[in-house]
Order: sequence, then C-alpha cells, then structure tokens
Amino acid sequence: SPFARLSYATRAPSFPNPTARRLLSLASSKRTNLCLSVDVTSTQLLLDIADAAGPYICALKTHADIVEDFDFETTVGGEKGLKAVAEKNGFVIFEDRKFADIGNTVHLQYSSGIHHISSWADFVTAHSVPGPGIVSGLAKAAKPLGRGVILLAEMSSKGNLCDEMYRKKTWEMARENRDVVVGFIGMQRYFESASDSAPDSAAESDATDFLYLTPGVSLTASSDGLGQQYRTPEDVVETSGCDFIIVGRGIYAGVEEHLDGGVLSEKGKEMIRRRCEEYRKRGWDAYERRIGK
Ligand code: 6AU
Repeated sequence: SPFARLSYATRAPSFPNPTARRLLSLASSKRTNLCLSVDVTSTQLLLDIADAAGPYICALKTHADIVEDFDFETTVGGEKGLKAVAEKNGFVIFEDRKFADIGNTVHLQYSSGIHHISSWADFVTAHSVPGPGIVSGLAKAAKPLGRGVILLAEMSSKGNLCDEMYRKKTWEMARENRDVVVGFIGMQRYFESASDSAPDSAAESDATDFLYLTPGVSLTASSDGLGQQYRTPEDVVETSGCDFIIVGRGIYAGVEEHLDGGVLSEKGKEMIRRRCEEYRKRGWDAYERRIGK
C-alpha cells in the first residue's frame, strides 16, 4: 500500500476535507495516533477524563447518547465544555453516532434533536448500509462547516456482517464523496484504488488515500464477553496498516474507583495519563516502524 508508508504530515495535503488535514497535522505535531473513546455516563467524568488525556491524544470519541446529563455545557457551553478542552489541548472531537438511516432523517438527527451534533463534533460515524443518500444527508450540514464523516467499513465485533463485498462498496461510496468522507472504521487497510481487490495490490495511479481508524484495541484484554474483540496497537498499525488506534476501556477501566463526589481525583487523572502515554507510545512506535523511520 503506497499510503501506509507515508508520514501523516506528507499525506495531509492530499485530503480535500479540512478536518482530515487537521487530524493528520495534530497527530504529526503531537506524535500520537491515539483516539480515546470515552463511554461514560456523566458530563463531569467525560470532561475530567478529556482534560487529563488531552496532551496524549489526537482525537476523542464520544457517544453523546450515553451521557445522562448531556446538555450544552457538555460540549459547546462554557470554558470547561468538551469543545474548549479540545481547543486547549489540540484534539478533534468525534461523535460515534453510527447513523444508519435515509438521508433526510440522518440530516435531522445530525443537526437537531437534543444533541445538535453538527454544532460540536468534527467527525461523525455512519453505516454505509442505507446507500449513498446517507452521505448526502450528512453532507448537507457537514460540508458548510468543513466537518467529516467516517464510514463503518467493518466492525470489531464477533460475527459482524461486513464481508469483503460490503467493504468494497463502502470504499466506493467514500471515493465518490471524498470531500466529506475522510475514511473508515475498519480492521485493516483494504483498497487503495477502484481496481483493487486486495490491500497490497494498489495501482498507484488512481490510488485514493483514506484514514483508517480502528477500535478493539487493548493491551490487557482479548475480549469483553459481549462480542468485542481486541488486538494490540502493533497488530493494528504495523501489520494491518491502520492509522489511528481507538482505545476505550483499556484506558479508563477502573476509573470509578477514583471518583470523589463524582469528580475524578488527582490519582485517577494520573492513572488516565499513565495509560494514555502507554498506548500513545505503542501506537506511535508502531507507526514509525511502518513508515520506516
Ligand atoms: O475500547 P472499548 O472496547 O472500550 O471501546 C471501543 C469503542 C466503543 C465502540 O462503540 C466503538 O469503539 N467501536 C466502533 C466505532 C468506533 O465505531 C466500531 C466497532 O466496530 N467496534 C467498536 O468497538 O465506543
């Protein structure tokens, strides 16, 4: 694959989407390909974890619908909202909404409702199963703001239905909408050009670069008892050629033991920082080996 061997900084200018360029540039300057996934139920804990992790990550992934007290203060409101924490630390916000409906409905889900996702999330995830209308629906709100969509080409969970044909059609959908689709949730770098069927047979002439973001990463667990399957950062970045590791419980598991009246204690923040640095280093070293640095 031609792109797996290039640095983030080298690849950035070829992306038409400004937020994709920003993510690559942040990864390069902060020396991190770690995206922290924070599936917690309170705004306070989400923001405490984001604040502790900020220096170590290039992206933070949310599930807004998990947060019980979600409101404007969680994201765009005030100096402590996620948006402000992201600007202070330099990371992009990525709402893992996994849209999966017709264009008109996803447009409304993206821009309205109680979450107003398009007003604060740099990226959102979407399933490709409805066909290209889902991208057009999201693009209506995303494009004027320069925001990006990440399509799920495959899932990390056991028994997922995303076979090679599905992945290829997802890739083609992305290729047609590269100004808004920046890349994929995927387990490996699949195709580089329309004529490809295998990841390593790219015809460099019509090759198209996309970002590959990969969940299901842990240094300690191999599964979670609910279908999740874990791999190491080396497997994801070096062997499979993906660009960003998405890590959730590998980093924040046990955090509830460090809560003091709902607030994350200094010891808890230290735990988050230590684990972030561990994953950051593993992911970054794997990337440097991949690009031959
Ligand atoms: O590290 P974990 O297992 O605690 O969390 C993994 C996170 C969760 C999932 O919703 C998400 O990654 N995820 C996704 C995404 C990012 O879209 C796709 C997938 O196939 N598997 C997966 O775990 O927030």
